[in-house]
Amino acid sequence: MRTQVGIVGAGPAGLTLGLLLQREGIECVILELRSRDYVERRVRAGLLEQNTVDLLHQLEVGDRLDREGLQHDGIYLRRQGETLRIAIHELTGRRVTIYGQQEVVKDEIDAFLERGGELRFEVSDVAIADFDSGRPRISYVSGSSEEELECEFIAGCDGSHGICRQAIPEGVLTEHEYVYEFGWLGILAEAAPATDELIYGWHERGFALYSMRSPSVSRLYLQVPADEDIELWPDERIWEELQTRLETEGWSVNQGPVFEKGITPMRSFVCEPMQCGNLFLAGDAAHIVPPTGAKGLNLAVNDARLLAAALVECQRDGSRERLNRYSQTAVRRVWRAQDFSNYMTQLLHDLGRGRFDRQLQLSRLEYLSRSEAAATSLAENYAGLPAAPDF
Ligand code: FAS
Ligand code: PHB
Repeated sequence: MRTQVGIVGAGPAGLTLGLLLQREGIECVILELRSRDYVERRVRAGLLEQNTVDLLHQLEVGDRLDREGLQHDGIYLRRQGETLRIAIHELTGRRVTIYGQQEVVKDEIDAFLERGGELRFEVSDVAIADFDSGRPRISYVSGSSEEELECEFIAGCDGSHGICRQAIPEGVLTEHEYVYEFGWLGILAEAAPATDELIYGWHERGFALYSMRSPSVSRLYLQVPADEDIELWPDERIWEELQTRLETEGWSVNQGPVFEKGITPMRSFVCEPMQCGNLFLAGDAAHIVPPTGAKGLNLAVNDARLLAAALVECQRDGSRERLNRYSQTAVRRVWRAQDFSNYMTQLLHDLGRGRFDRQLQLSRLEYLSRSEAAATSLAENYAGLPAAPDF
């Protein structure tokens, strides 16, 4: 089988790229390891930047997002019983939207298939070859038959454990990594959120985050040691710890049945360049950010936007100029997100560095409460700097 662009992975990066190429009449095929049901149920990110919402509207996949997404104009930072609001919309004119990643994936899969897109689920033994020559190929097994997809370009959108980045020859990539000594224990609960906007909590005992998915579903997180055993965290203990870390006078966390529980490790990773010959990496295949800045999903979508524009230019006027610059363009926002995610993580978590460090964090939070310039800097990074052809 032949196509112009072979896309490995049907997560936000692969699906957004597929929809963008489809809109421009560029043939593509998406190959996905898992079942449709699995990818549409996988609980991950929950917060969309303004750029991501705008792009989903441009792709005409934003109707349900408009109906069910929760638009937020700010976030709260809480410490020692005091709550500071970062007025994101007032300070930047931009806002964020709460809408589960699995909902974005559902909407994008529906649209891609309805518009005639080729998306193969439950493929296996995916391998890529000759991407640094004239005939890139993707081999895979679908059902019981061995298939080969010849393409002009391959998009590696297969996440942090995928095969595409691994296929790049030794010596080509420079990898940057920073591993935190803690992770996040996350729960989803049938409980109306006890807040109208997200609360990021600094506490002596560690970080906590009060997020949500809908007016009746709360999404909450606790900082825990990186190798924590989740069996040590029965629901009662989780609720008690959340109440302690997010405490403020006259307020309490709304409890309810927990229906999802898991621990996510915290690390930062970037590989450069995000391309090799006619293989282009997008999303978690190329970079990982700690979730404190809510950037992972949004970076994946931004990579797809930039890669699609470069592929369209190449298709339209045969120029590889943008394609050759894809990595150096995409990585600008990757590092901006890495820096902001690291800033938010260092600001709010117990880094195990003692009292002096904790005092510095409290001073930064105090500064944010007194300086519009400091609050605006946090706000514009959180909402996402405006999309541009080179950023
Ligand atoms: P994805 O991992 O979403 O998608 C890659 C796809 O490729 C998957 O469907 C996978 O099945 C498929 N695949 C893998 N190998 C393949 C192969 N060999 N062949 C074919 N297909 C293959 N981000 C936030 O902003 N906020 C959060 O709170 C947050 N929480 C997270 C929690 C967890 C447990 C994880 C793992 C990530 C979290 N993230 C969060 C980050 C997450 O949202 C990612 O940034 C986002 O999924 C990136 O999208 P993709 O790059 O498309 O990768
Ligand atoms: C979420 O709702 O899952 C979420 C929100 C903000 C973050 C991380 C996760 O920074």
